[in-house]
Amino acid sequence: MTQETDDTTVPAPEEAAPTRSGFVALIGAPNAGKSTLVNQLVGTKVSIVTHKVQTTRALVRGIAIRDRTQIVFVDTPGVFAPKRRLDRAMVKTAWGGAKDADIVLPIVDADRGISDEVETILERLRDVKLPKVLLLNKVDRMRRDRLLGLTQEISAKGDFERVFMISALDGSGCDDLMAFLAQRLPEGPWYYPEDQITDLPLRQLAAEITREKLFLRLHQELPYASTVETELWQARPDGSVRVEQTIYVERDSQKAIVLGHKGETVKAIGQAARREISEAAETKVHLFLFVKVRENWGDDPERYREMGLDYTP
Ligand SMILES: Nc1nc2c(ncn2[C@@H]2O[C@H](COP(=O)(O)OP(=O)(O)OP(=O)(O)O)[C@@H](O)[C@H]2O)c(=O)[nH]1
Ligand SMILES: [Mg+2]
Repeated sequence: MTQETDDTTVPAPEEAAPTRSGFVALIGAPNAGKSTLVNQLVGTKVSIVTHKVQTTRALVRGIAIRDRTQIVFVDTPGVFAPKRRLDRAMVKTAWGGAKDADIVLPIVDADRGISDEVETILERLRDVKLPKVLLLNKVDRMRRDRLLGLTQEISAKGDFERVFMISALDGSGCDDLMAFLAQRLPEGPWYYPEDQITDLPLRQLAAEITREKLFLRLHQELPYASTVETELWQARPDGSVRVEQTIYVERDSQKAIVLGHKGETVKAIGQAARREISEAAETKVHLFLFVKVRENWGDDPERYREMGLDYTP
């Protein structure tokens, strides 16, 4: 008897809470912590991170599930005043990503405060008629009193539904943000299979990993004068993969720096990249790096296609 009563209280599957889903795009100045946050919320590294500006060049989607909601985070390149064709494509892509989303998350490095770059972004955001949730990031570096002053000042600069103070690095405030987004996104079916964490193919993720190591090891203009492409991804009978990648630079002098004395620099880049690509691929990886001079790769439509950027003639 008791058993029967219990049964009637269990909802049939079709009566269970509906699923929700949607795209949540980050937008912010270079170095604000967008990629760090996407990785933190997804729980795995899907987007590369360095201390240098302009690390991310194209859209990277990282997928998280909270309760019955699938949240697709869209990492974007930082927004800055573009000079080169590549810069323009990056900034255009960033705004495109934001405008296609269900919710936009402007993210500000709270420790740096309201810079000119931030002012410009917040101004342009006023024309974006989507729900906006402001994120003040890097609060682990700040004193509470300074943060409260900044929050008041910046909240007045836009129509934000909510403001969250977070640290993408240590995760503080991130759980509240996830809970908010999970109930704020619209009802609807999930966009991706339950176990998918990014839409970036492995060979592209592998190219990004190598580019991260290059960014970390090279200085001045060199990171910005280079790009990485995976040319070959070949499974071998023993289950390992052979991966061949090309690092494009603009000049012979840059090639010499990437190679380093007796090839030491490219070797170190390769070792660091191989370790991480292996982890991502969950198998042993044999990585071969080639450095090529391609003077105008920054004006070559083929390179843009590989990066996932629009080429504007
Ligand atoms: N202390 C601290 N550092 C952070 C935090 N979030 C990001 N960082 C650091 O800020 C730097 C830039 O982080 P990224 O995630 O690459 O920033 P981004 O906004 O994606 O930068 P771009 O791709 O260049 O636009 C890295 O050195 C991060 O470790 C944070 O919450 N606290
Ligand atoms: Mg980034």
